Amino acid sequence: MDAALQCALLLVLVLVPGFCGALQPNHTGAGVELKAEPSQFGSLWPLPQQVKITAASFKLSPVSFVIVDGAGSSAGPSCVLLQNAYRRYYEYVFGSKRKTGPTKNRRTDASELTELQVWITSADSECDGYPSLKSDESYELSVDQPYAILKASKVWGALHGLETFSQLVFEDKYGSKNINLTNIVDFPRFAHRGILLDTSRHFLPIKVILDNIETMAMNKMNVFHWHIVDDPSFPYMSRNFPQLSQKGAYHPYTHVYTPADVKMVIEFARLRGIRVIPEFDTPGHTQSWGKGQPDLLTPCYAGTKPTGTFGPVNPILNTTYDFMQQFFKEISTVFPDAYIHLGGDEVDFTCWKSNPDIQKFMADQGFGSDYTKLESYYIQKLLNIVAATNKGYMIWQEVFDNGVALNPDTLIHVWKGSQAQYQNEMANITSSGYKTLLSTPWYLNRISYGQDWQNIYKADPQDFNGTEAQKKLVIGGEACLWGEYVDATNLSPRLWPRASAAAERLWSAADVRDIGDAYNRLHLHRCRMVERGVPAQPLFYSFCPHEYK
Ligand code: CP6
Repeated sequence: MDAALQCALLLVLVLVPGFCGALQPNHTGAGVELKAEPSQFGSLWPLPQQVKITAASFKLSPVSFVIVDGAGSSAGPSCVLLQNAYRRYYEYVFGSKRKTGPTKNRRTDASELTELQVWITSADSECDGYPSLKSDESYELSVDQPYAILKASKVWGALHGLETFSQLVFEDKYGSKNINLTNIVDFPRFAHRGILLDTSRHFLPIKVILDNIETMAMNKMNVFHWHIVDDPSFPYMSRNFPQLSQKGAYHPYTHVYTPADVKMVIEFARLRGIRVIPEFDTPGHTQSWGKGQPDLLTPCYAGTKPTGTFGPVNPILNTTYDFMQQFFKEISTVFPDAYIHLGGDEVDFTCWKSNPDIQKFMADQGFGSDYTKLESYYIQKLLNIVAATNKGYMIWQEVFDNGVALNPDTLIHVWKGSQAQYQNEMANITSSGYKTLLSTPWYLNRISYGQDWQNIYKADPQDFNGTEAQKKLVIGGEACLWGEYVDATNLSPRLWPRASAAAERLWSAADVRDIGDAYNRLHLHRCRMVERGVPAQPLFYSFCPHEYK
């Protein structure tokens, strides 16, 4: 009998979820041979910090089971964030329609679990606030009789605890829902666990963005880095400068994000404990800005004549800084997060070099022929403008490499180089006392044949030569999905479950590194995402428990 048939029979007869998907002959050349056992941790992903799952189990009935506020919780029925989350997770546990039936005088099984109580223990639940880099995301979950209890200091931890609770529920061979007696203490290893989406190379409909935020919550990720504009298009509709999207978007009203769209994204994310950090990348990557904002970009020259093409933002005009000041003042009110990403990557000096006015400015300033000095001059002025709006900033690593003076709370985003190079970069940044986050190993726009999730999983942002104090300056990382080859048709499967591998590295304890156990849990986590309607690609050949329903 062949292995797949044996496996299918086994599943039908005794139902060992996770077993079959975990059969792992090594045919890919990539990755290692993996164990063929279900994980002791079921389908939990990312793995919580402390987990005790016992053999005792309870039944969950869609008719009687409720998620309710604990009697002493500081967040009550008026906390819309929690009430929405209760409904969402009820639906993820039981399917989308609330089952009706007699709730009173119903014979309840002795081993039935009828209630999950959610207790917010701190006086300020933060229900109506925004999550931040400093948010307390911890929670404790006890699944036991007579009811399960989820305790969290703030709503942010409660959201993660609800996700964990939903991941503990499994279906038995009769199709009923069960949960084991379980104790979990959990908190994230890193505070910044992000996904970058690029809406300039291809316009992403709002629905795609919201769906992705929903999937981020399933993976306990908490930052949506919105690389909203870039060279090819400018879909952000500005109140103060409407011509930017009128001229710079792919289409002036179908391919734009209106103020109402942006609000919707921010609120949808907030309700899931997710921050929205916009990136307005300058002075490079700004071709689309030039269409609606004449004189913003540098005119390029061939000899003494302008060519009619443009380069990076023109750093030598006062009008540039007047514009930036007004523009970022608007951005600072539209986006509530304490940080704005200011880009600063990949500035091409060719056009600056060709322009006689810039050449003169360079000479006047004594910059010689070092164009990184001109780049730093621009960025320095921009950082001062943004700092005056009371926002913190993130920047790509080049800005640090060029020696620009930065606020001490600047977040430096590492994206370049080989493993040795990015480790060296993280060591340099942290020895200068700056906070940093890592993306280099998590460029998920790059694809290759085989189980590349394993390399994503193995990378660790604290894996560099440095002191304990340096390691503490690492705030986390982001998985990036640049948009050159990605639009609404292929975004989700390219990102998930590969971004899930980064999500576990950023959430779980540093010593959670067993690739075989990870495979077994991630396979089932991916099946769960598919069941929840997320087109997530498979890890390898396999099938999901739900295919046999
Ligand atoms: N756009 C911007 C990009 C990239 C960066 N910045 C990028 C570079 C290399 C790869 C993918 C994307 N498309 N603005 C680098 C931060 Cl492989």
